[in-house]
Amino acid sequence: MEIIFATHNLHKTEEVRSILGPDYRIKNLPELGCPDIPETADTLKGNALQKAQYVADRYGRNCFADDTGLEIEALDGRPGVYSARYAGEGCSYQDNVLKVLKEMEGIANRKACFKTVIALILNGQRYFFEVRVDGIILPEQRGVDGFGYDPVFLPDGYNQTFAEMDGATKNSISHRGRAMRQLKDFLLEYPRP
Ligand code: ITT
Repeated sequence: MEIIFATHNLHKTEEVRSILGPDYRIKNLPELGCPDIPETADTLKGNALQKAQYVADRYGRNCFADDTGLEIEALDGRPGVYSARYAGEGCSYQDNVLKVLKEMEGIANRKACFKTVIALILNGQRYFFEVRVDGIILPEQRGVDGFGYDPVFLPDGYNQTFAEMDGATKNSISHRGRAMRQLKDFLLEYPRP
């Protein structure tokens, strides 16, 4: 089955390909020739739907989109839906991580969570899959794998950050990994023509 993943993020594309396996041909937005899609909603669900709906409307294709945010309790849920550009327009992953580390200096409550919402549009119908993973923000970065905020996020019950884990281990417990497995189970149950 071929399905569009409405993302420009190559790290996310790689994770999703590895989770769904070879039975699914995943095409991302650069491969579709689709320009950047505006994300103007103020919720993860709203942004995920905005990306998926854009592809469904313009290209008439079955597709899904994932919107993910890191919510830090002591920062009132920031960066949250603004996780991508937390340190400003055009910022790097490293800029965002350094901003979070600075804001968290001297703060004892380190609780945080990653939330992923996937919006799937299949034959014109909308479906949503949501997962949250709890953990803490470390005072310094650890590990070089993964992307985004992975080097500072230590998931509860583990002693490696997402950036210290290999990809398969991260996918087995992460927000995106679990949400994508829900999507995969759904597709497996979905009646084929
Ligand atoms: P698309 O909208 O094109 O899919 P994006 O990078 O903007 O790509 P999101 O809006 O979903 O993706 O994610 C917002 C930011 O959250 C992202 O830029 C990363 O900094 C961070 N992020 C997302 N998933 C992550 C993960 O698994 N580990 C660490 N950080 C992540």
